[in-house]
Amino acid sequence: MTVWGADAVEAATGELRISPGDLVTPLALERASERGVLIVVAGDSQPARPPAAAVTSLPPSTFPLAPAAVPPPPPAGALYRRGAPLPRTGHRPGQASRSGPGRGLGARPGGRVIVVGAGHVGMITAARLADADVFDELVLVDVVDGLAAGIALDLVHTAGLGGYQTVIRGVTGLADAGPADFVVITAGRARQPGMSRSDLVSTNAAIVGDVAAQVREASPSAVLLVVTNPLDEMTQHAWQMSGFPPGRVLGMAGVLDTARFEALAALSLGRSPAEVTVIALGSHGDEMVIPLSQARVSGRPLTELLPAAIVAQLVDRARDSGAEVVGLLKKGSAFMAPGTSAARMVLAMARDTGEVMPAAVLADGSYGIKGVYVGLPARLGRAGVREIVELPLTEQELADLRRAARRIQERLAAAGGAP
Ligand code: LAC
Repeated sequence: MTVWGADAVEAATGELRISPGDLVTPLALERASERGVLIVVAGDSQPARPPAAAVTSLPPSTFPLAPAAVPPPPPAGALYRRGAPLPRTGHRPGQASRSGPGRGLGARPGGRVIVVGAGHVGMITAARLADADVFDELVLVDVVDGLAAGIALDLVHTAGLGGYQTVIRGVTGLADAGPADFVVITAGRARQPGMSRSDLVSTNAAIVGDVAAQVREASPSAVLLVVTNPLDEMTQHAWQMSGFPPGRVLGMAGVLDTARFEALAALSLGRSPAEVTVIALGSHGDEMVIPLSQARVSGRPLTELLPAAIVAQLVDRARDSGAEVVGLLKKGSAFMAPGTSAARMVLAMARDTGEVMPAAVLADGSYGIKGVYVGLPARLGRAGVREIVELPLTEQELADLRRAARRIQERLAAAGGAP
């Protein structure tokens, strides 16, 4: 099953052929109607537009494991309603040397990725990105003298073991890193036992704001992925401080929260996490929303397989997983799953897979939310957020999502707009 987005419609001439059971996003339908593109379901004798009710649900196969079928690239000049820039063309620093042609999971897009913050999360993000061997260069940045360089050298030593060619460097400032295609911000203080993510707001806002302003100068074309907590507020702050279009600034939280729920549900079910499909939305914290209407286990509704009380416990435990790890570690917070999740998002974008992932994005009116960063399903591509995908949530799930957005807005306002 494939989800067809606006870019597929942009690239279509006359008609777009889809298979029975495929889904077409609302934005794609809108563009099809504007461009006069007929959406033809294979096997139908009459070309038809898919019924509106069938277009919004997210098929289990699009998140988080299987990449959606890679649609053709949009032609130059294609319209992007969400403000995402067009895919870049032409040579960029470090991009052409070993980059293979083509796109998708087999391609090696090359280019440079920067990870700011060489703490635990930055280190794991960097290690996963190195292992994937898709970038020409990976630069770790940390103000602590020797930290980024030391971890970079340690990673270089694993190149033969991991079989990757990515050049890895560690520096103390963004100015020494060179312009990048992707910048991941992990810098900031981590939670200690007893702290909520919001307790970090003023300390981390200063760090994230400074880094985002530097990225604006040093990497003006980059996509910025924020990992620092409190995630939703820090992503909005980074967007404001970077001056980038919103499609090029997003935050990592939903991929992590989803992975946690899926892992915990799989343990309860005695199944593989790969069989569980969920999408965690809302805030990265108390207002996390896990829409159970979307939860499937090998295609079957999760709620049919586990008693409601167990499902409720799983939701609570997934929401509190960060604190559970902090409590066990006693010093610092989780880094394996957060770093892996951040790398997963960067790789989806670098490979231009068009996968739909939960991400902190600037709400554009979808779900009745606008003007605030909150966790929503987003289709990711080389230029960042291609579009926000609307799922058919229940009234209660929608209400919970809107409440999450309101709470983030309130916290931003309490912190002075830009925290
Ligand atoms: C967590 C932190 C990284 O959820 O927010 O573990």
